[in-house]
Amino acid sequence: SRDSVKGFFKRNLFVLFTVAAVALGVILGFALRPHNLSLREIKYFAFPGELLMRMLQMLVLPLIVSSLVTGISSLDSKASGKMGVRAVVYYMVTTLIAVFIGIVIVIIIRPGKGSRDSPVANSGNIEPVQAADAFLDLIRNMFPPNLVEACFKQYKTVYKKIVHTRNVTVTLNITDSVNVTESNLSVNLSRVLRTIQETVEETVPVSGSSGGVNALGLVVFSMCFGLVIGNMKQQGQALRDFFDCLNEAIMRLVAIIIWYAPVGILFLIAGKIVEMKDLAEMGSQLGMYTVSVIVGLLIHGLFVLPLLYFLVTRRNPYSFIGGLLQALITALGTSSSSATLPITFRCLEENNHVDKRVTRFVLPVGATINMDGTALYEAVAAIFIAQVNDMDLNFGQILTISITATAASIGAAGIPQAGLVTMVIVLTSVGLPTEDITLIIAVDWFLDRLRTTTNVLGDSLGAGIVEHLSRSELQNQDAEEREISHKVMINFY
Ligand code: DAS
Repeated sequence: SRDSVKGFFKRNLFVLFTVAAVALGVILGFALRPHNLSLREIKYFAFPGELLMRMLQMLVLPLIVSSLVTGISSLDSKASGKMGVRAVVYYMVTTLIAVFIGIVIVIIIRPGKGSRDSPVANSGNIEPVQAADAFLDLIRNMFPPNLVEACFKQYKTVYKKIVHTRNVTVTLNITDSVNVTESNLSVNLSRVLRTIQETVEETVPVSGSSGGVNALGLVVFSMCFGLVIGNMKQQGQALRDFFDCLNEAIMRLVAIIIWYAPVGILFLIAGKIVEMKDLAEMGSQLGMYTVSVIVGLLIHGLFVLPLLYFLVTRRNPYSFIGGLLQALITALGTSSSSATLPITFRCLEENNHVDKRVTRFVLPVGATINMDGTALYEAVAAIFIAQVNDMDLNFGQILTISITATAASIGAAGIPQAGLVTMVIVLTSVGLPTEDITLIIAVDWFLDRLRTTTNVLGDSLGAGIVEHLSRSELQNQDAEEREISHKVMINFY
């Protein structure tokens, strides 16, 4: 039994380290709070955490590209097509379920009822975003014109105010029946139709770009590239080997960084706790809003997603989630699903033994477009803001919120508080005031961590589900590969 205890500790060493890091971080954070550190001191204190963020972000780019290219090129196109469809169906279904849960909860709890807790501080820097432009940006980002630029820039419509004159035709309605004779017809018409010029002020979309990796563009490119070199037979071998080797090397770097992760997480969490505002200052509306998002995320992450996993695979979802603990805690610490991606890979492959062909394919896509937690939060936040403004939403508007919240979650990058930015799309689509985003900013850092954890959980359970559904294709491929190597051996001798 001594051996089994030893074995348990060895297997779960990192998980134990990580859990201990969280606990220590919380204790250290609360112990330092009474000391009223300055913002500068907090920044120095949290430096080891910042380093972890930077290390993980450093690996994300080569990891996304190499894993997708090798993942897809190692599958035959039929298998990758089927796997892709399964993944996308899973992403869509779970995101819509998440939005639905959010809507039901915020309608039941009604966190925004009563008069406003606090007047909105008018922060004039929230841009007017049109839902249509945001949709187009999403599609534009799928096709980056410059791959190098896509590594650090995204396309984002910017707006410009212009004043111009335009012609307006004024028509007068003649209601008196006048005698129009053939001879005076042309005279009458010239009196009733007139063109005048008016001055208008218009905000027009002009091209622009913002910082941040265009992960969506890189994902689309890597998928197409992988598909093409996968079909190139012998000719594509050099490239396939290159990306395979790159992927292996990156994963080895991940294995090194993972040793540092608990230290980084400890300081990320402690730093945030020292910095956060006093929770007692939070108004009751904001408090109930926070509770609504948390309840929604818990229902989705701890019941709905596990149930779906169980129904499809007939395996215990909670032991699967146990294997993901380190990734979930990293998501909580970093509030970024892309920064967590390297750890998610490790957890799924090493602890849960999910087939690498599946993780390499679906994880980078999931981390980029599948964000259940973000979608749920966007729906709750939009309806909360409507409640605060005493605006009754009809069924059509709630449907619009569901659709735009889903789109906003797809468009949000896997970086901290990206969801807060794409929130503007949801609000404008139903005519809610975008400056009211300031109502929810105070608690966003906290909700961001929780929704990121839900996002990572959704991606990981998705990988498990897709693997289960794709097992026959994976087995066929294994059999084919065995046959090929068998033939090679025979030829060799
Ligand atoms: N924090 C983001 C993520 O990485 C998304 C968000 O802001 O909602 O998942």
